[in-house]
Formats: sequence, C-alpha cells, structure tokens
Amino acid sequence: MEERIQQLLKEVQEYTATSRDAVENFRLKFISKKGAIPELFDELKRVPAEEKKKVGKILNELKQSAEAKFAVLTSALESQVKDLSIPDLTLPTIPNKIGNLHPLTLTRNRIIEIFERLGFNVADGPEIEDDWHNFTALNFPENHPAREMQDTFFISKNPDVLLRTHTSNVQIRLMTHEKPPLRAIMPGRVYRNEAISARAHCFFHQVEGLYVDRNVGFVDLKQTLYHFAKEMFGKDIQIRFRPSFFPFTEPSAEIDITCLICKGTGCNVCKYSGWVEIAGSGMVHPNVLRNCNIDPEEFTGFAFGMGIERVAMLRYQINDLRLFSENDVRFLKQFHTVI
Ligand code: 2NL
Repeated sequence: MEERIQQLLKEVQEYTATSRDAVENFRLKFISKKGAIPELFDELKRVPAEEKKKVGKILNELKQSAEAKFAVLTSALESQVKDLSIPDLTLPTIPNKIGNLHPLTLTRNRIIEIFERLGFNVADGPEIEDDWHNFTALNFPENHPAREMQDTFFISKNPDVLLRTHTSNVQIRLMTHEKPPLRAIMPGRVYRNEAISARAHCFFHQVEGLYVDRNVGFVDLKQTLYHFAKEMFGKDIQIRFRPSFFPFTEPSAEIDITCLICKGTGCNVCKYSGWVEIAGSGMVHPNVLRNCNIDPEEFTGFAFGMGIERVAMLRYQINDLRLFSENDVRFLKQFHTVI
C-alpha cells in the first residue's frame, strides 16, 4: 500500500492540466468520493494497527498535496478565462491609420492661417499660362533671361503657352478683374527648367501675397512680413530686410531670419552666415499696376513671394528638397496630424 501511495504522490506532482476537462479529470481521479484517495482511506481501516500510523501519515500527505495541486490548477484556469473575456467596452477605440497630411500641405495651411487672420483672401489661377500674365505684365523686359527655354517650360511650339514660373500670374488676373482694395495670397505649384538636386527641383510651391490700396507703404510690407516670420518661426528669431531687385517691384527687399539650425552661430545650411532667406518682396512697380489698369498715382501696393519648400525645410529641419516629391512613406509618416 505504501508503494501505491508513493506512486500516486508522484502522479499528483507531475500532473499538468490547462483545460477545464483535464482539471475535472484530476478531481475525479484523486479527490472525488470515488477517487483514489478516499478509496485508500477506506483501505486504511484494514491496515494492521502497528503500520496504521506510518501509512496514515503518508496518506495524509498525499491528500494535502492533491488538494493543493487542485487549487493551483483551478486558479490557473480562472486567470486564463479572464484573459479571454470581453475587454473594457468603455475604453476608446484604437485609431484607424488613415494617413496624414503632406508636410507641404501642413506648412501651406499654416501660412494661410497666419495671413487670413490679417484679412488676406486666398486666390488661385491656372498653371498653364500665357506670356502676358507670366512675364510681360510683370514688367519683365523682352530679352530677360527668365524667358529663355533653359529656364521656362514651354508646353508646345507656341511660345505663348508655358508652365507658370511663379504664382504672380494670379495677382495679375486679380488686379485686372477686381478693383482695390485688394488683399490676397496665392499658394500654388510653379515650374522651372532646373536640374534636380537637394536644393533645386523642376517644380516647387510658392505663396505670393499682394496688398493694393490707397496709401500702402513700405512700412506696411515690413510690419506684415515681420509679423508673419514671428508667427511662423517663433518669437525668438531675428529678421532683417536686405535690398534686392525684381523687375516687378521697386524698391525690392529680401527677408532673412536667423538660421534655425545653428541659431545664428554658423552651419552649412546658412553657409556660415547665420542668416537664411525666407522671402522676396517689394512695392509693386508702377508699370505692373498700369498693366492691370490701376492708376499708380492713386493706388500703391506691396507684394511678396516665398517658397513653401524652404519654409517647410526650416520648420521641420529637412535637408533635401527631393524628399517632398519622392512619396517615401518612411518620410511622409513622420508628419503626424491629429485627426
Ligand atoms: C521670391 C520673390 C516675389 C513678388 C514675388 C509680385 C507679384 C506682382 C507684383 C509684384 Cl503681380 N510682385 N510678387 C514680389 C516680390 C518677390 O517673390 O523670391 N519668391 C520665392
């Protein structure tokens, strides 16, 4: 009998059960009324008195060990059941990954937001343009190099059909068809015949702006772009206006801000000058106003233009223009938008 008890003890210790049925089988085999242990207690009654104490002791050990094992198996089963149970239905759902906005779209939207708060409308116009709206009305001389085949895409043999090289064509259309006061920005895609590199592309995006009214002065231009730069890049940056030249503005100025990469101490992005250019600007040339039937004696205006890619590169610290048009998901998914 002692041997049988030892054998059963071994079986109890080695028993594994992960299903409800297997745990029930354990109970039936060892613990239940008709199981092996109660049967052994019955037999114990017939064991000779001198051995009873010894056999009874190991039988009790077997009983305790079987009961402890049963408790362990049951609680393991319960925690398993808990894992399979219904999750907390009050928790928010896992958001669907439906994509995000392109960094150029995010940047364009921010630029629009800043100017809309200053009372600017958003206007757009055609990307396929004629010579008048892209060059002549903008006071480009007949022999200006920008008109050359090397710089401009002509889309047919007809030199009067071209891809716009800036969004100024929209301003020309606006000034021709509407009367001042005019206050609008024009975001859009423009095309230039350039070799593709980290710094240049054959198409890119611009936002131009125009404000025409009585008594618009350089001070209005300066304050508007000063406000824009601080809103866009933060209150800590410094801004400088540098004299420049464009055929369509007089006087003209380029706007630089302190380099956001090196904070003005010098790096390869700012070519060790501490400054980066963010926009061109100026007072609309009287010839341009005249070309749109606006009297330059009565009205004046300022205009500006900036590359959205350039602003986005500074905003997100991107060092290669090609990333914007390659559509590499590893790049695009870094610009999370909260939906
Ligand atoms: C640049 C420079 C500029 C304008 C664009 C403009 C348009 C009209 C009349 C006068 Cl219709 N000016 N636009 C003016 C100054 C600069 O862009 O560097 N853009 C990326």
